[in-house]
Amino acid sequence: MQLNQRKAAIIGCGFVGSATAFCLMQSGLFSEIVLQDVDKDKAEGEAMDITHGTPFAGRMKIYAGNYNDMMDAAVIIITAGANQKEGETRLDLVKKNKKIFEEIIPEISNRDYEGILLIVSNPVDILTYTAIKISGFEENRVIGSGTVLDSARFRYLLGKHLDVDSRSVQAFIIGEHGDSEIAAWSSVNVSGIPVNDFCEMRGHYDHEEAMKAIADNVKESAYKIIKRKKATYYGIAMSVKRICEVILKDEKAILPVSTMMHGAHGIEDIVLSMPAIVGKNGIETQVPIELNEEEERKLKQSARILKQMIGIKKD
Ligand code: 6V0
Repeated sequence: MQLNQRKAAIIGCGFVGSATAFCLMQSGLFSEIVLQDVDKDKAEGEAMDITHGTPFAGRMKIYAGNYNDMMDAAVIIITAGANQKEGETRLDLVKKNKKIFEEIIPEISNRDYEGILLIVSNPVDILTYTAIKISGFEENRVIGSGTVLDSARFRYLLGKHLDVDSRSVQAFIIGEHGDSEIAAWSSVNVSGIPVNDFCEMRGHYDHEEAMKAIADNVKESAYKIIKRKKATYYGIAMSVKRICEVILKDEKAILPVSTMMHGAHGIEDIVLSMPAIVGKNGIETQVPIELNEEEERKLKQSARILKQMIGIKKD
C-alpha cells in the first residue's frame, strides 16, 4: 500500500498518546492522525477534543480509527500499555506490556504494514526488541524512543547549569531507557568545547560533584514527576514529535534511539540506545561514540540487565 507521508497513527490514547497527538496536531507535520485505543470512547473523546484546536493550528483530520485505517500511515506510534506507578521501575512493566504487544504487533504485521513503527511504551528497549521479533520487519523501521527524552533532560540540566541554550549542548544518555542508563560524559561538549572547559569558562570548577548531581537528576526525573503528578507525558510527547520530524523531513539527524545491537562494544541481540542517524527509512546507521573505560563497563552492564529482562516469562 502506498504510504501517506502526511499521516500518523497513535495506538494507546492515555496520557502519553493524547499528549503526543496534541503536540503533533500543533507541529504541522501531519494532515491526518488516527487514534486507536482498546477504550474506544477514550480515543474518540481525545480526537474530538484535539480537533477543536485545529482552527488555531491549521486544517487536519484527527479521528478514532482501527488497524485498517492505519495501514497507509508513514509512522505508527505505540504508546499503549500500563505506565509506571509510584515505586515501580520501568522494568516492572515488562510482563504486562509484553502481553499487550503480543496482541498489537501481529495486527500490524499481518496487514503487511510498510511504514515505520515508533515504540514508546515502557520498558521501551525490551518492547522494541519484542516488536522487531514478532513483526519480522526490517530492524531499521522499528525504532524505540529510547533515551531521546533522557538526553533532552540531560541537555536541559546542562544548559541550566552552564547558563547556555540547551540546543547548543551536545550530550547523550545511552544504554537502557531506565535505571542502568549511562551519561556519556566523555563526548559531552558545548558547541565543540569539551564540557569541563566550558564549565570553567562559566565559573564552575567542581566537576565531579556537578557531573554526579546532573546525571542523578536525569535518572531520577521520571520518578520525581510520577511522585508529583502520577505520570510523565509532555517531555516524551515533544521527543516523539522530534523523532517524527527527523523521519518525515529525512533529516538524517543523530538521535539516541533504541536500536538492535550487532556487536558494537561487544553487545549483540539486544535493543538499547546509541546515537544513530535517522531519516525517512528510519534508522540508517549507529554512529560511534567515544566512551571511557567506566562508561564502556556500564554500557555492557546495562546490556546484561536488559538481556535478563528479555528472559522474563509471562505469568
Ligand atoms: P496510560 O495513561 O495508562 O495509557 C495507556 C493507554 O493504553 C490506555 O488508554 C489503555 O486503554 C491503552 N491500551 C492498553 N492496552 C491496549 C491495547 N491492546 N491496544 C490499544 N490500547 C491499549 O499510560 P501512559 O500514557 O501514561 O503511558 C503509556 C506508556 O508510555 C507506558 O508504558 C509508559 O511507561 C510509557 N512512557 C514512555 C516514556 C518513554 O520515554 N519512552 C515516557 C513516559 C511514559
